[in-house]
Amino acid sequence: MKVIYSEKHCLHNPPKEFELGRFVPYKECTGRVDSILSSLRARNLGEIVAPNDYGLGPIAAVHSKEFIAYLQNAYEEWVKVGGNPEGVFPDVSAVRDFANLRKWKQNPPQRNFPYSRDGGPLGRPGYYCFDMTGVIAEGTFQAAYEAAQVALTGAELLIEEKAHGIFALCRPPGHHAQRDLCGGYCFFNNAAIAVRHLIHVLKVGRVAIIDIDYHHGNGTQEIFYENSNPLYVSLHGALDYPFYWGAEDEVGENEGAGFNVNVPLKMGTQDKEYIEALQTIIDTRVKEYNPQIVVVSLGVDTYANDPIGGFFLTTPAYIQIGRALSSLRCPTLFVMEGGYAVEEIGDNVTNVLQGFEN
Ligand code: Q9C
Ligand code: ZN
Repeated sequence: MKVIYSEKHCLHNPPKEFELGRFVPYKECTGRVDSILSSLRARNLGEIVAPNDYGLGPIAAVHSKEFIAYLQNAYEEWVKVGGNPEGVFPDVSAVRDFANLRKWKQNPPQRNFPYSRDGGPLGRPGYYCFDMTGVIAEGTFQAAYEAAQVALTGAELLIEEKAHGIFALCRPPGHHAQRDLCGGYCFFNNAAIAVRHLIHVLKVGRVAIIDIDYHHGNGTQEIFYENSNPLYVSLHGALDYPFYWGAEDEVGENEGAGFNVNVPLKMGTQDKEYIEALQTIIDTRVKEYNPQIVVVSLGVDTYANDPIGGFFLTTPAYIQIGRALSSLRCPTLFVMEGGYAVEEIGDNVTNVLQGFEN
């Protein structure tokens, strides 16, 4: 399986995140990718190629221009107002009403909000970020831009080469990033950008996203909430981070009604239950949708020793997860998301990809 990878992910390397009121080492670290690359190489998974550059256009098709401009300028602006040079940490929150945001957008107040009222240099961090892990450091914009190009290149090669599987080794990850919000270690939504490109530029009829990261992909859900293409399916830890999204009754709206499928699983879920839940949703909702392309948001923070995930999957289970995904017999783009057990992340990811191939 071909792997798309850029060393520019290293440009994003914030030293710290804020967790439970303490600064702790940033868990979405560059070492995650070293671990993945060394497993891929050790098992000879496939050729590792650099991404092409598709520019900002496909990113701007998913994210607002104000948000993109914010990410581009945030670090410099932050340092200029005296912010910590280690990275941007909002010290205010815009308290956007997430549950009602969609309705609010349909019927906005009669003023030029939010764009002229996003709070300026000190308010913007709280307006465009929903937590304390979306830390914008010096090279974050470049790295996030590059991660989106990695995903786009994967989408292009999947079609062009009529491949069965492609692995886009994205870092930073993307599935928590909404149209105009970063957070959860995510800045640009790599999977959503690739999916939009597949549908609107490469003219794929139906795409299904299967999000197997431990956390609910609030960003991907939000971006496609009113669309019937793609289908979005997420298996995730119930009632865990990102807390305000991921319930079963979030099914999509308008044209998208019925095309957002949340499968929350209880904390402590183990191999057998997890694989059954995955195979069941594949055999029902995904097969009924009959996708022409599948995009997998591949997180392995479902692993037992993951420092933040609440499931107990073992390393061999990831082979079975790969097999379950291959049972669709559909060309599949794997987009890297979370997984923070740095030692084992490489073997877990490679197991999914090898399970898929065999
Ligand atoms: N104590 C992804 O997996 N912190 N993002 C959770 C845990 C944020 C995860 C707090 C987790 C973000 C892509
Ligand atoms: Zn995650």
